[in-house]
Amino acid sequence: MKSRRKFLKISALGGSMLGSSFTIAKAFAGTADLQKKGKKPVVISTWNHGMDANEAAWKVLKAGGTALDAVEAGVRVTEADPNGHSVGIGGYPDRDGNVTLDACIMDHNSNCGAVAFLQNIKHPISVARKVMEETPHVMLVGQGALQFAKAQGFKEENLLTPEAEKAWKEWLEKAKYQPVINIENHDTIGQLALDSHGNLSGSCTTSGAAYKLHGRVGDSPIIGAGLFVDNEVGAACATGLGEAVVRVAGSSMVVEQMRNGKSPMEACKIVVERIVKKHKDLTNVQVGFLALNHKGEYGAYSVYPGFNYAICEADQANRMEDAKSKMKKW
Ligand code: SD4
Repeated sequence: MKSRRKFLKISALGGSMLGSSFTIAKAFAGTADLQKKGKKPVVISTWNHGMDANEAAWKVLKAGGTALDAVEAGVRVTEADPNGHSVGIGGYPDRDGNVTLDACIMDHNSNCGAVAFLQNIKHPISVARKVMEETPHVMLVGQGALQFAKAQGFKEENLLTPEAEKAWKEWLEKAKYQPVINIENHDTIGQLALDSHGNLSGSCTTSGAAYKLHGRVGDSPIIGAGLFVDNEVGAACATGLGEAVVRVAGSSMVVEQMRNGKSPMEACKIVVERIVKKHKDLTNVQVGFLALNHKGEYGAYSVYPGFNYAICEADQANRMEDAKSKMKKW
């Protein structure tokens, strides 16, 4: 069921991937100078929706822009897509029918900002950046985050699309209001970029687990769990069951493994293995990590098969790759 869903998603993407690759290939024309300087602009993102997010981020990187601007521009594309049910508008609601969003962003100077349990604002990633840049704080939540967003000029809008509302009502009938771990909704976008100046940044944004308890916050807006960046070492982000990621301080641990000399893929694998060890019952405990080091090398690893990610770098077309996994089948 799971692999079939992923397969269908990948197949359905075939046509649009062609379009994305074409545009990206055209974009490479401007990257020769960046490469000559010995830098390697690269951007990687979780899941298939990472293709379009990479394309937007690449436009910024190609023009010599910052990784920070790239990772904000990139995931805004995913947030604005009403057909994605795990990020921004169109996200599946909590069990009471509220779409509540979590996001965070971190730059090469270890500046960071986050919002959690934010409602009615389409671009939580941009609010997170404002928290980082306009306040002395790192995280704002709920009504406070909304109040801040409105004061910054963000407009309130209804994020519950008719399609998501229909799915929620069907769920209510079936699940009888019992919160469940929804393995079909682990499609958060995390994006990591290295710019032509040699600086790293990352972003992460999600509507979280579908039909969660009202007020539940996962790993995605928590710096160190859903995302972590250390410019001297590398960056990492997480997707999957947030509770499992938080339990091992996931993304910061991936970065620490890279600090200790592990490759991005090895670093992700070690932290995945830690999650596997800490859960006696691994049913539905899917987590994937994605990592990028300061040299522009990247890698990923997940608990179960099915996790994939999009890569865009100067010498190759925007493309998808499957992560290796600890368990060989679900
Ligand atoms: C969370 N990690 O809220 C998120 C869910 C998700 O890909 O979809 N991750 O737990």
